[in-house]
Amino acid sequence: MIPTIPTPEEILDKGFSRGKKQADLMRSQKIPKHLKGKRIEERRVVTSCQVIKDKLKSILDAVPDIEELHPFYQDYIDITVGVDDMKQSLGAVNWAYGIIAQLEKEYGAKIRKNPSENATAIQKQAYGRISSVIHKIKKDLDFLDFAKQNLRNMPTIDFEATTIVIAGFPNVGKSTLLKQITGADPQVANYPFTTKGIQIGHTERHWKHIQIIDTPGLLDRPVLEMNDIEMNAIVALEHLADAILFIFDASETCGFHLDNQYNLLKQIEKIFAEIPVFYLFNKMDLVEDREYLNEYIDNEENSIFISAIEGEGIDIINKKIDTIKKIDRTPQEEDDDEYY
Ligand SMILES: Nc1nc2c(ncn2[C@@H]2O[C@H](COP(=O)(O)OP(=O)(O)OP(=O)(O)O)[C@@H](O)[C@H]2O)c(=O)[nH]1
Ligand SMILES: [Mg+2]
Repeated sequence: MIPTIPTPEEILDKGFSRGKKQADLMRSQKIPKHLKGKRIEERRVVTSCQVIKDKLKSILDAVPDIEELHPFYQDYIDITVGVDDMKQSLGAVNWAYGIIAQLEKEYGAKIRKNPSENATAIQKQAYGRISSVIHKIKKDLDFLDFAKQNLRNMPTIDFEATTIVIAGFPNVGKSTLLKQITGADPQVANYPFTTKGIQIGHTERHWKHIQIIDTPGLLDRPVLEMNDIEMNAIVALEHLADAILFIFDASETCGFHLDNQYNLLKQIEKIFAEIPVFYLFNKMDLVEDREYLNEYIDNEENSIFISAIEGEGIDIINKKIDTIKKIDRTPQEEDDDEYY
């Protein structure tokens, strides 16, 4: 999404060395003596400016217009590197492009108008100004390079697909379930505040494309302890989820008491108030007496007993998946004002 970002030195080296090459080529040409010096230096300055402009333009062309992106990606970029900083840096590159274009014209003309004896001095002046402009955007180029590193492994989201988010405490069997439903090779992508990244798997149900996202370490902290940015990372998922599969470890072998798991579930239900949540009681192969699970079941219909590892209950989950409706998130006309 972001191309390789050169340093100011790399941009200037490239520009100046191509300028020198072109100037050297002119030297061997037959040009009246009184014009030769000017021609050489004009070529040098114009070539350098063009090469530098090309470099800057290739950066601007390769980075997509942030406002055109899906809200999920806008949020993702904002959480990861900051949308405002990104826009500012691109603005600075654009500014530099404009100034270099101006210098190209200005100094080309100046060299042509003056006698050849002055050409070298004017060219030096031009180079001084060009390098000062390019050095001025150093911190912006640095930022874009930082953004490139951090946005390198963004999740690839299919926004047309029905999307299911798997949530629950660590070690409850989220990844095992993802594999059971979607097969062996989920995409592993970076996600802010997750150490392991998120995993995305795909499956087809009656020709309907289903995308399932496993979110390790993102939703397993008390919401009250989260800072704003961390919350936003979760809210970004809200742009995507059409349903949530909340996984309990019914055996508690993950090390978390069911009461704690239930508290997390309640927090998640609060954040994603509009999104249906299915309760999956996992590791039932280790559970002898189901009786004590009753107090964690709020809705029989949406509660499923499974063993992800043995594939028990997966068919029931799939049937539930068939009932999930894609939530329409196309932006509505904002005419709310009229009602208040
Ligand atoms: N007995 C039993 N073990 C299971 C079951 N499902 C998962 N496990 C085991 O539980 C452990 C954790 O499973 P994972 O699928 O990695 O759990 P996770 O929720 O993805 O864990 P994190 O990614 O660390 O949050 C592994 O050792 C699994 O083999 C199950 O149904 N029964
Ligand atoms: Mg996992």
